[in-house]
This record gives sequence, structure tokens and C-alpha cells, in this order.
Amino acid sequence: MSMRSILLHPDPRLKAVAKPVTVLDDALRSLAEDMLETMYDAPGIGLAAPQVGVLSRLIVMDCVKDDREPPRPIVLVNPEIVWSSEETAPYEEGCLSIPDHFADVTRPREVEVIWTDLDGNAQRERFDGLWAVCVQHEIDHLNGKLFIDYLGPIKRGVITRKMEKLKRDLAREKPAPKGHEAARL
Ligand code: K1U
Ligand code: ZN
Repeated sequence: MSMRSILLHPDPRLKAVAKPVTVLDDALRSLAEDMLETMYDAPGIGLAAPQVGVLSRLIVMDCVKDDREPPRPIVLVNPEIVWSSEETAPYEEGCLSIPDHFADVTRPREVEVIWTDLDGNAQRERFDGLWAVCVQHEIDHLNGKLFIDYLGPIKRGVITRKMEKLKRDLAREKPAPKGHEAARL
């Protein structure tokens, strides 16, 4: 298993529509393991393949927040929402690709999702609560949509400009190559 870097907004790969997965092979299983490790390390409750630069329809989630409960990592290949409740609910969302920014997004309170698991079995589940918020947020990533796309243009613009500055600052802070540490002091 290895950690993957999480892309930061704005990045064209976060705006792209991801391609369906057609082969369930070791490379896909290894990507799913890496995504889970990256998600837990962040820490986060979900992660979509485009966030690690892979434009495939694959997401991972574990929305168990209570340390006394066993973890429930799930890997969803080609997930699709087949039913959404009429009832909606707001939730203050975050995103690992837009760190330190949060905003209320209103979405259907419950959704039913079908997907394929890593063994090729068809799965179907109704999600509610945080799981429903998370699975909708992650499937949005597969369609090139971010939670800030639900906000008005002014709020979205403010967040995007702050993220552009963060990325410029991070690019400047890049560690110097080995043997050049003194040059940064
Ligand atoms: O897709 C992502 O960017 C991951 C994102 C998922 C998400 C969070 C909140 C609402 C909807 C979807 C995150 O995991 S952000 C981090 C986070 O919410 C969290 C981190 C640690 C403990 C609990 C939550
Ligand atoms: Zn996100």
C-alpha cells in the first residue's frame, strides 16, 4: 500500500468526467487500497479516484466516526444513484481537495446506490445520514463537480482565489533538493 497525493482545487482533473471502470484487476485493487490509506491518513470519510489524479469511476468511503464502532471501509466501482428521497437536508461539507473551507450544501436526505464491488458482485444499498451526504459528494467528484459548485459565484470565487494563493505558496515552499537545505535558511 502507498499513499497518493491529493489534488488541490483548481485543477482541470477535478473538473473532468471520469471514465467507467471496465476491468477489475490487481491494479484497480491496489488503487483502492492506496485510496483508503490516503483517506484514513488525511483524515477523511471519503475519496474519489479523480482526487488522486485517476479519471476512473471509483470511490472509497468510511463514514464511521465513533471510535468504539468497527471501521467500515467500502469500495464502490461505477456507483450510480438510482433513487433519491424528495426530502432534503443541509450539511456543512468539506473536501480534501479544498482544505479548510466548509459550506452548507442541501442534498436529498436518502439515496439508493448501485455499484460493483472489487470481486465483481453487484451491490445495492440505501444510504442516509452522513453516508448519504458522502456518497453524493463522491459521485459528484466522478462527474467533475465540487461542493463549491453548489454555492453562488461570489462565494465560489472567494474560495477559488484563496486556493490559488495556497497552491502558489505551497509551490514556493517545496523542500529544496537534498544537499541544498542551507540555501533555504
Ligand atoms: O471527497 C472528499 O474530499 C472527502 C471529504 C468527504 C466529505 C466530507 C464531508 C461531507 C461530505 C463529504 C472529507 O472526508 S473532508 C474531511 C471530513 O469531513 C472529516 C474528517 C475527519 C473526520 C470526520 C470528517
Ligand atoms: Zn471532495
